[in-house]
Amino acid sequence: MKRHPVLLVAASVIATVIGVQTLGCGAARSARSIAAEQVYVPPGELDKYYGFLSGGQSGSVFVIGVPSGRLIREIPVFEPRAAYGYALLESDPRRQLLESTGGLWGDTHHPMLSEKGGIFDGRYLWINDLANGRLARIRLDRFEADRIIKLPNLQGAHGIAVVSPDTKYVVVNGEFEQPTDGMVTNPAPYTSVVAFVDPESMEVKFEVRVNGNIDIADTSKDGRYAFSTVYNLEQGKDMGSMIQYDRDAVAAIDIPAAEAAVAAGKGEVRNGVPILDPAEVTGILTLIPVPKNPHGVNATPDGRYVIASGKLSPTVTIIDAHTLQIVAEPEVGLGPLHTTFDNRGNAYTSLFLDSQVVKWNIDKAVAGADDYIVDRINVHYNIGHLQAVGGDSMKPAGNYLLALNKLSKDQYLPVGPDLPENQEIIDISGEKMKMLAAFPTPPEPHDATFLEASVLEPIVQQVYTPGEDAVVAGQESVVRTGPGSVQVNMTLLRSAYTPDSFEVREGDEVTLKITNVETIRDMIHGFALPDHGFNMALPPGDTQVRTFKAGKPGVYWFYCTNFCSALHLEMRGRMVVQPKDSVITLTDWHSGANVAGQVVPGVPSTGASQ
Ligand code: RUQ
Ligand code: CUA
Ligand code: CA
Repeated sequence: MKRHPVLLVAASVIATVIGVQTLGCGAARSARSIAAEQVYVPPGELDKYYGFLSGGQSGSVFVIGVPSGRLIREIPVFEPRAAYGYALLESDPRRQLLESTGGLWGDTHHPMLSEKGGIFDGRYLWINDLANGRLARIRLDRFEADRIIKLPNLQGAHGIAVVSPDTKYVVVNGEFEQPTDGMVTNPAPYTSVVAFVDPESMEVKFEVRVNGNIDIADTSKDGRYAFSTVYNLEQGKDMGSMIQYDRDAVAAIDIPAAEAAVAAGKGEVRNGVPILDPAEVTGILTLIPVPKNPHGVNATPDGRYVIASGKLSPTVTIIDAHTLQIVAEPEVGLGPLHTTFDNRGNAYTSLFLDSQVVKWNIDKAVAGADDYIVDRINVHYNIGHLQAVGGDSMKPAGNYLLALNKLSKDQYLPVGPDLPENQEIIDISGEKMKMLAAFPTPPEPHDATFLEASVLEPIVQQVYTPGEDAVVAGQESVVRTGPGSVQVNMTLLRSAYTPDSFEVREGDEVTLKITNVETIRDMIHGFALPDHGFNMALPPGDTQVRTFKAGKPGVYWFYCTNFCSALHLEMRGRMVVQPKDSVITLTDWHSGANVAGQVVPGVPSTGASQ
C-alpha cells in the first residue's frame, strides 16, 4: 500500500507539534523518572554492587549499595565504635592493636580490593590511615578489620594500591618526607619511602626511597611497576618551595628489579625493613617528569598506559606503561585530580576547580586528535576522587560512576555551618554522561571502589562457627579465679543471658567470656554494662572476651543493645557489686544452690567467696 508522501510529512509535523505540548513538562518529568528508575532498587530487592567508601577522618569504611546509594554498613577500623562493640575497652585486643600502632583515630583515604587475574576476587579490602602511618586489612567474609600494621620508616601513609594482577603486594606511599638518616639531631635531606607489604602476612617486605615525596599510587597491570606521583620534587618544607618547579614527577619503581636487589642483600635494614636507595641500587627507580604538583595516577584497564593528573596544570600526562615514555599531555580542564575508566576506551577525570567530570577518549588523545574530549558534566561541588564500577580493575563495567565531592553547599538541608559531603551517581553507559542521583555522607569519603555483589555471595559468612574457646550452652559458669578476680562464662540465646546474674566485689577484675549460641543469621545480641565504659555486639556464633574492673558497690543491669525479639527489653541481668571486704557467695543462678565447687583452690577464705 502506498501513501502520499506529502500526507506523511504533514502527519508527522502535526504529531511533532502536538508532541511539543506534552513534551513541555512531560519530557522534563520523564527525564527525572528515567534517572530515578536507574537508581531505584525497590524494597526487598538488592543492589547489584557493593560500594566501599573510605570514611576519611571517621576512621572507618562506609559500605553502600550501588546504584541505590543506600548505606548498608560502617566498618569500624581505626576508631572505637560502641555500636559494634569495637575497641572500647583496654582488654579488647583490637583496642590494644590500635593503641600500639598509633592511637584511637585514623584518616582513611583509599579502599583497595584484592585482585586475582586483574579482577576483584572479594577476599580483602585494604585501607590506609594517613594520620598515623598504618595499613588495615578487612576480611570481606566478615566485613571486619582483621589486621592493622604500623608502617616503619614512613609518615603520612597516603596512596595505596595492590600490585596487579594477583595482589603480590600492597603498596603504601609515605607522603610526608622524613630525614634520610632517621634522625632529627643533624637532619639529612628529607625523603619518602614506598612500602611493599605482603598481602597475607601483612609484613613489610621492603621499602624504596624516593627523593621528593610520594602521593597517590597505582601499579601497572602486569605487575612490573609501582607508580607514584611526586608533588614535592623540590624537597621543599613549606608550600612556597613545593610549587617552584614546572614539572614534578611520576616515580616508577621496577618491582622485579627491587626484589632482586633485596634478595642480593642490598639496602640498609631499618626497623626490620630493608630500604633500597636508588642512588645506590641503580635501575629500580625511574622519575618521569610531569607537570606540576601532580595528584592521581591511574593505570588504564588494558594495561597500556598510566595517567597522571596535573592538579596545578590543566593537563593529564599519558605515560606508556611499558616504555615509561610520555605519549601525550592533553588539556582536560582546571584542577585535574583523578581518572577512572569505562570499557570503551574512555577516561573520566575529576576537575576540582571546574567542579566537573570530563570524559575523554584515550586513543584520540594519544593520536593528537582535536576531538578527544567527549563530554563534560557539572558536579556539586569541587570533586576529589571519582570511580567507575570496575574502573580500577582490568574489567570496567562502563555503567555507573561515583563522583566524590568535597563540598555539597546548597544540595541538602543546611545543618549549621558545616555541611555534609556529597556523592553523585552518574550514568556513563552512553555517549553523554547523565546525572542520576546524589546522597550525603558523614565526613569524609575520599575514594571508593566497587565489587559485584555476586562475587561476595559465596564468600560472606552467615554465622560464625564457634571456636574451641566458645562457651557451650549448659556449661556456663561463674568462677572466682583469685582473691581479686572473677571469670564469668556466659551464653546468649533469645532472649536471655545465662547466667543472668553474678556477684563480684568492688575492684575485682572481672573477665567476661560470652558466646552467642544463636545459629540463625543476623541474630545478634549486645551486652551493655552501665557505668563500665563498654558495649559488646556479638553476631551468631561469635565469642568475645573482655576484662574490666568492677565499679562502686551497687546493682548494675546489663542489657541487650540489639533488638532481638519481643522479649528484647527483658533481655537483661544483674552484676551485683558488693563492697570490697564483703563475703560473697557464688550461687547457682538457676537453683540458688551454692556452687562452691567452682571456687579455685588456694583462694584465701577471708573475704573470698565460697
Ligand atoms: S587523595 S582528592 Cu587522599 Cu585520594 Cu585525591
Ligand atoms: Cu538480645 Cu536484644
Ligand atoms: Ca612541586
